[in-house]
Amino acid sequence: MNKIINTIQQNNTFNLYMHVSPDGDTIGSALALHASLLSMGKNSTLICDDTPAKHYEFLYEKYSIVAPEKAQTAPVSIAIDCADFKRMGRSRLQFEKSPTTINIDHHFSNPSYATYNYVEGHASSTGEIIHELLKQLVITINLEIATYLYTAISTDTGSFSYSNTTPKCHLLACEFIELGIDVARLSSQLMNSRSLGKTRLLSLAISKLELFFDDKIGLIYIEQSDLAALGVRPEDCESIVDYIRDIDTVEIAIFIREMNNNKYKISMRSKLYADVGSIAQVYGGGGHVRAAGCPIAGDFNEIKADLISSAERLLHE
Ligand SMILES: [Mn+2]
Repeated sequence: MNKIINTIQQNNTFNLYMHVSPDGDTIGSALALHASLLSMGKNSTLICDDTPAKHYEFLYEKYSIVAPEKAQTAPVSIAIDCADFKRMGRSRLQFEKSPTTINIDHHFSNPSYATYNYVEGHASSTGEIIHELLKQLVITINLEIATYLYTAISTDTGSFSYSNTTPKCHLLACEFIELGIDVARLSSQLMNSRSLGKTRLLSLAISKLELFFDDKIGLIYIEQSDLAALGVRPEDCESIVDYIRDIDTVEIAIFIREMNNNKYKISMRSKLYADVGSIAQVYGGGGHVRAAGCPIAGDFNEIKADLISSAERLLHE
C-alpha cells in the first residue's frame, strides 16, 4: 500500500484499467480513483475493452472511457478489479507498456502480476480497497466519489445480500448515505433497470434451462445466434446466472455463453456450500467461492459434461 501511495504521489499521469464486460465494482472503483486523481491535479485516463452496459451510463456521463488502442502509454498503469491478465483482455498490451504497473483487486486467485500489487481477498469488493487507498491519500470523499464507491460495494455484494457482506460494507454504506447519496435512485438504476432486449433474452434463457441431480444443478446455454436474433449484446447476459441460482432447489448455477471458434465463457454461482471457484481454477479462470468464471475452448458437449460432473462432485463434498 505504501509503495502504491508513493507512486501515486510522485507521478502525474495514470492509465486506469477496468476488466472486460465491466461490472459495477470495476466501473465504480475506477471512477472513484479517476475523480480523486483529477482532484489532486493529475491526469487520468479510463480504459476498457468494452463499453459498459447501458444501465451504468449515468455514472460516467462527465468522463469518457476509451478503448486501449486509443490510449497513450502512461508512466503508471493501474488495473482495477482485474483478477488476472485475461480479465483485462486486449488492454493488457497497453497496461504492460507502462514502466510501473499497479494491481488493485480482491480476488484470492489474483497472481500479483504488476510491479506493485494490493490484493485483499477478504475485501467485499475492490471499491472497499479503493476507499482505504483514498483515505490514505487524504482525499475527501465527496458526494460524487461516495456514489461511485457505493455502486462498487453494493453491486459486488448483491445489494448487501451475498456472503461477502461484512460489517465494514454497512459502515461504508452508512458513511456514503450520510454524504447524501440517493440510495433509492441508485438501486433502481443499478439493480432494477432492464432493457426490453435483455428482458426478452432472459425469457429465452429461462426457456433453455436444464436441471440435473435432483434439480440441484441448473444450466443455461446461450448461443451467438440467440444474441443476434434478439439484437442484444454479450454483456446483456450478465445476470442470467443469478436467475439460475435463485431457483430454490439449485445449489450450483452454470451459465455458458458461446463466444467464437469453439470458445465458451462460463459463469458459475453457488448458493450455500459449493466452491465453484475451484472448478473455474481447473480451467485457468478465477473468482470467489460463490461466484466464479472461466473461458473454455473445445467441444461443447464435452465441456458441458465436464462442468456438470465437476459440479456434481462438489454436491457431495
Ligand atoms: Mn469485484
